[in-house]
Amino acid sequence: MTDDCIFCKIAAGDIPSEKVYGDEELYAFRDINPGAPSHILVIPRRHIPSVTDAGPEDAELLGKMMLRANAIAAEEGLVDKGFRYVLNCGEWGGQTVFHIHLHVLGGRPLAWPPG
Ligand code: DGP
Repeated sequence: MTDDCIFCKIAAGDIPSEKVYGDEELYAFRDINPGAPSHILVIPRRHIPSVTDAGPEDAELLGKMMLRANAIAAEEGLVDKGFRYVLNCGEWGGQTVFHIHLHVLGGRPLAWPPG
């Protein structure tokens, strides 16, 4: 837990969120500013600022994030039509919260390339 991290506080329950999933290692919640009908963020409870800060010791945790996102996408009914995972990295990548979060976006056709 990092005191000044909003997503650490959300995972700890200190800031309210619309929970989608939680276990010892992971937490998932609906984005406050959804970009699609389904927009969920999957985060590790442990504070890692960006995926570029992850090391070999984080490989299993990152894999669990992906598999949990797959389960959430299925629960949201996104798999048949297709959907998108997004990991924004750093300033030019559009990252605004520096605690790893995997966006799960779906429920409408999504344009490519992104802006
Ligand atoms: P990114 O730009 O990739 O760093 O995405 C950060 C996302 O986090 C953005 O889509 C809005 C979302 N967000 C920021 N603050 C909060 C919050 O307090 N609650 C929730 N549910 N989402 C938040």
